[in-house]
Amino acid sequence: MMAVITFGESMVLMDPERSGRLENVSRFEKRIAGAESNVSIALSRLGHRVSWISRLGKDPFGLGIYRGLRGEGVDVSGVIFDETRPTGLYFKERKAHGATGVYYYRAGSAASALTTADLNGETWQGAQILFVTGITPALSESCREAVFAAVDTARQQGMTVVFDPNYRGKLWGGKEARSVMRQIAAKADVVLPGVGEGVLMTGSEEPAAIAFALRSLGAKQVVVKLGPEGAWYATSEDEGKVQGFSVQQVDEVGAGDAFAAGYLSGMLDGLTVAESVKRACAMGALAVTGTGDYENLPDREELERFISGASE
Ligand code: KDG
Repeated sequence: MMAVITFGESMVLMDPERSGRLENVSRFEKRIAGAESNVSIALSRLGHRVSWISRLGKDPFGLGIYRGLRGEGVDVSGVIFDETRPTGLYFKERKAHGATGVYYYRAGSAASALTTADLNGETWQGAQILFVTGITPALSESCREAVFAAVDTARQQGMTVVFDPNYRGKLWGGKEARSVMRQIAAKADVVLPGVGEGVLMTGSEEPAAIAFALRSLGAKQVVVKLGPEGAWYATSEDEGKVQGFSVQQVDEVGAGDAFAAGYLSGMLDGLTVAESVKRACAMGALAVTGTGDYENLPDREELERFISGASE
C-alpha cells in the first residue's frame, strides 16, 4: 500500500561543472530533477512508500529518469512512456553563494501531455497523502485539469492533500499563477509556501499574515518556509516559529522539496506539527549542503543523527 501519491514532470538536468555565465561553461553533468520526484526520492530514503506518476519521453533521458527513480525505491508503475514527445531538459547556471539560474527546454515535453486519465485515481484507495505542486498546473491545460481532478479524487477518498506552490516565473505569469494557486490552496489540507510565494498568493509579507490568509481560504495547516531561518507554522490549534539549522550552502535547488518531504514524513510518522516542521527544516538544510536536487538527501539514520547533533 502506497503512503504518498504524487505526479509531475521530471527532467534531465544539465548541471554545470563550474560556476559562471552559462555561455562560457562547456562541461555539464547529467542529473535527474523534478520537484515531485525529488520529494518522492526523499520520502523513499526515509523509508516511506511513495508512488510517482508521470509521462516520460521514450528516449534515453526518459529511461534514465525511470531507472534512477526505481533504483531509489520509488514506485514508478504509473509512469507512461510517450512515443511522440521528448523528455524535458533544463540547464542550471551556478551563481555566487549557491544561488542558481535555470534555462528550460520543456515546452511540448512528454510530461506536459499528462492527463487526468493517466493518474488512475481509482487505484489510490488506502494511500494517505496526495502531494501536488504549482509547477504541474503551469505546464499545460491537461496538466492543470489533472491537478484539480487529483485533488478532488484525493479528498473524496479521505486523503490529506499537501500543496507546495513552487512558483516558477519562467513558466507562467504571476497573475495567472496567483489565481490558480489560490484555488488549489483553498482545497488543500496543508500548504507549504515560501515567503515570496506567500506574497504572490496573499499580498501579505509577514509569515503569520500569509498563514492566516491561506487558512482563511480553506487550508488547514500552513507552513511558511523562511530559508535558513526556519519556518512559521499555523493550524487551528497552534502557531509558532521553528528555528532552522545552520549549514554551509552549496546549492539551494531542491531545498523546498526536501523540506516538503520532511514535513510529509513527520505527518506519516504521527509527529506533532512543530516536530514535523523541525524534521522539514533539517531535510532542507541537508539538501543544500551538496550539489544536485536530491543527491545529498539523508536516510533516516543520517537524518536523526543530524537533528540530534545539531540540537546538542
Ligand atoms: O525544486 C527543484 C525543481 O525546481 C527542479 O528540480 C526543477 O522541477 C523543476 C522545475 O520544474 O523547475
